Amino acid sequence: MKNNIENLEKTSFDPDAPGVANGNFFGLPCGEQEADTVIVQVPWDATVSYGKGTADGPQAMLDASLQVDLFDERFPDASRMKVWTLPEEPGLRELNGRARGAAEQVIYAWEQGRSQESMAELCDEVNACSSELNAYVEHVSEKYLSAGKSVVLTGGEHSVPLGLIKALSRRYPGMGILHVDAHSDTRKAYEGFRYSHASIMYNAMTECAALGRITQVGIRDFCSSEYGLVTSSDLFIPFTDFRIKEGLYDGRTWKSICQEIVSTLPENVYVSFDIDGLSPEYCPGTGTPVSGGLTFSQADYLLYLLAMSGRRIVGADLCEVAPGSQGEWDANVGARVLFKLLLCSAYSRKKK
Ligand SMILES: [Mn+2]
Repeated sequence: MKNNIENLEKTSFDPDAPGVANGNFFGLPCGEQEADTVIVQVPWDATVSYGKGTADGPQAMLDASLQVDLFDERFPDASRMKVWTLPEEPGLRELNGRARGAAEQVIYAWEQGRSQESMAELCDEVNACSSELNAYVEHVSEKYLSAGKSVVLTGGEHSVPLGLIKALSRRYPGMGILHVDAHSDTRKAYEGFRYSHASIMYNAMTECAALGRITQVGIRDFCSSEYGLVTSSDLFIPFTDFRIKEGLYDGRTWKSICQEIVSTLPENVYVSFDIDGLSPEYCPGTGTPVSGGLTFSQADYLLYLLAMSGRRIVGADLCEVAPGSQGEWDANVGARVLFKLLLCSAYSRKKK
């Protein structure tokens, strides 16, 4: 889809009117040059093991974003956000299709109990496609970061932000990650896929320049080796869903828990937001929904306190949104999470 924002008559923009489908998230009247934030769409679901459809997440959120009111009582400048949306890279869907075809054969073979050796060639094909995707994301991220812009990714499965995290970790040594997710995503490869959706934080830990911290929030579906890793490594601080809820049931306030979460993070923070960190009522179509989780308002408040804390949100991704059978609900929630994420990010950088 062509982004035709440059042709818009910017003087006619009315933030209170329904959004105009101009190829830009929220119909914002902002072009590439003047943007301070670029949204990069990554339609990718190659290694998804359970429910497909996250490749259609970016476009579905873009469509749904037009009905989000460009007003936020905390950030009066919301409608003046300088956010531009890079049109989807044409080759990505073809690359995703190639990877997905090989991945499906591997997953089928796993289910049939075949040996890992027999699948080695197919795994290599998937890993090669993933490496190509990672290189694209890193390249496009570098391009806009070098131009002084901030980059936010919309996925796609949760494997997609590695290139952006790499680029940012070089720029901001000791950067922290606020990781909102039902899953720990710390598996060393999954089903033979090195760049699996279930491995993004493991890969961030092993492939990026030294990170200062990975603080995980809402985690409630993980294996024992992941639990062992995140509870024994100084890099990780897990706020599991159980521990969060235990605090709330004990009478702690959500504010005090958010303050504790934020206090674990360094000055520069990347936000990696898997929509399944929220309770599945908000994202029934997502690839691997898990009961429990945060409410939308809790997540919004956490991002708000992060922005107010004086820390700087240097980049972000929103992944695993999939338009499900519930109409546009998943994309509607995703677009609203993205809106809050962009507002909090912009505010956190403006103060510096
Ligand atoms: Mn997840």
